[in-house]
Parts: sequence; C-alpha cells; structure tokens
Amino acid sequence: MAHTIKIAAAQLGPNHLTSRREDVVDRMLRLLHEAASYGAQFVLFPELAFVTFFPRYVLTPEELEPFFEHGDLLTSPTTAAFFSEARRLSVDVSLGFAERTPEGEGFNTSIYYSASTHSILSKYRKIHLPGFVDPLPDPNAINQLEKKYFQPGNLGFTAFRAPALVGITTEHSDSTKVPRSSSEREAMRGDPIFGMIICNDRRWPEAWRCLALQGTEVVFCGYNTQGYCPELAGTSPHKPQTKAEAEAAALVDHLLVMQSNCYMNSVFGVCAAKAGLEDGNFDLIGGSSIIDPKGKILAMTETRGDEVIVADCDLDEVKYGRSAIFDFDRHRRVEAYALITGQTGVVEPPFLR
Ligand code: CDT
Repeated sequence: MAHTIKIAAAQLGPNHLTSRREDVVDRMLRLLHEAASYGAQFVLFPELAFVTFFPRYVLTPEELEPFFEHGDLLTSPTTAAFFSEARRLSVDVSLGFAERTPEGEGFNTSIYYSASTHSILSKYRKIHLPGFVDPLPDPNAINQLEKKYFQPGNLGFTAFRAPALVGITTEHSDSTKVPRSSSEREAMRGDPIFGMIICNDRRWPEAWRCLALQGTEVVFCGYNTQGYCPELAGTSPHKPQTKAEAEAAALVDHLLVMQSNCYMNSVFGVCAAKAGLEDGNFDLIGGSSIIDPKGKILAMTETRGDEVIVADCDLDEVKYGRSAIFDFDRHRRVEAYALITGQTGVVEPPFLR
C-alpha cells in the first residue's frame, strides 16, 4: 500500500503595515489553488501569515491588537472562505497567526486544518520565543519583541494523526492496536503522524526530538527569519558582515538546522517562509523547502515572493533511519540525558587550579 503524500509549501512574499488582511488571504487562495493544481494534498503557509512581522515594532496596546485574530478562523469573516475553499479542493492546510484567547493571552500559533473533517485537528503555540521583552535602547536597532507580545506556548510539542491522506492498515479509532516497537511499527500503519513547530523552534533539537519520540513522520514549520538583524543573530561585533553576507549566512543557518534535524530524527521537514522586504526596510529570508528523512532537499523556492513548491513524500522513507542508526528503542540512553530537562542555562566545570 502506498504511503506517499504530495506536500506543498506556500511561501508568502512580504506583507506590510498597509496590507489589508483580505488581500493577503486572496494571495493565499491563489497559492492554495496553484498547489491544488499540482495535486497537493496538504499546503503549509508561514508563521503569522496574515500580517507583517509586527514584533519588530514597539506598539501600544491599541496598535498591537489589530494584528491578532480574536475568534475561530473557520468562521471569522476574513478567513472562513479560505477554509471553505480548502475543503472544496480537498486540501489540508496549516498556517500561523497571532492568537488572542478569550482570557486575553497572546500566542504565536499555528493550526492544522483537515479538509475531510472540516475541522482544526491540532493547534500548536510557539514555545521558543526569540528576542527581548523590552525594546533595545539604540533607536536604530531592529527589535524582536515576541517575548513582549506573546506568552510561551502551553500545548507542548504534540504529535497528531491526520485522516484521509494515505491508505492505512489499522483503524485509527482502535487505540489498542497502537504499535509499541520498531518491528510492530513495520507491520502496522495508521494515519500519518504530523507535528508542528514555529520558526525559532527549528533551531532547538529538543523540539524535534519530542515530536520524533511520538513517531512523527512530517514536521511542519512556518517562519519569518530576518536576513539582517545583528542584535539577534548572524553578525558578532568581532566579525561584522554586510547585509548581503548576513542574509546568505541566515539562509545557511536555516537550511543547516532543517536538514540536520530531519536527518537526526528521520522525519520529513516542510518549511514555509514569509520572505522579502517588509515595510520597505526589513528583509526576510526565503528558502522554503521540503526535506527528506536523510536531510536531502527535495524542493526549495527560488524567489523571495509568493511561490509554491511541491514534493512527493513517501512516508515509508522514515522507517529506514528509525530501524537502523536512529532506532530510539535500541540506542537512546536516557539515563545520560538528565541535564537536558533538569538545567536550562550553561553550568561550566570548575576552573583548574
Ligand atoms: N520568527 C522567528 O522566530 N525568528 C527568529 C529570528 C532569529 S534572528 C535570525 C528565527 O529563529 O528565525
């Protein structure tokens, strides 16, 4: 039985402070149609897809609020039509947005929408929030205020199964039949297992490993990554870079973490950027890609504008790594990993005398 899914990543070009949500959603619909015309069964859109990357700005509460979504995306007047169209096309989608909860909390969130059930199957709230709580003192610095505007995600790294994408040999409703070992997983297969992370999470191996430990086969990651942002990454005072050098290095870092984590966890990785020059001044890298469990790039965008890429992902390919070099059951040594969850920052060995 084939276990291949045709997966698309829809990169968005820049959004601006002046961009209307309706227009952004129209662009997303165009990308959705293009992906569907290639036969894609799933399309990934970027982090904070509907808006410019607003955490770069120091905003009053009144200025901040319009960047957030306040209700159910499936019924909200600006986004309902997008999900209805995905349902009509039988294409699952995942996208990122700023979520304001009824309790007033703010999260940097992504959802997985299933066309076959017309429902949000899973929600992820970004856990690794980069940057600072307070604006930087230098008025010319590029701020990254996610820690000010969002709370760290409270839903964990939670894998989930998505129905109606591939043939299965086990009823997904029969939870007693969940395989418990690599050999049982060889013999039985339920619906595919997916996991979501958002942007900065991709740089943290802990996030990938938590998903891989739940048998995740495909990891989705939307992102907005600054090409030039010396206050945060790329340029150390000891090794200054031009903007062009910084952007090239940011792309290398991005692909390095995507490819290596796919390899080390034997998962497919799909990532979709919001890219290009936002608000005339702030460049975001492209490099949206689909990567196989050996870390090989199957498809990558060539522009920094609206662009769709697709690849056939044969989920059976995750099995090889998981039964050989990365067979967790046989090779992991949890008794040696206590520092990973017991300690946050660095504690060096004592000085020599
Ligand atoms: N959105 C987001 O998380 N961006 C961070 C910026 C880090 S500075 C290059 C990222 O990790 O891509």
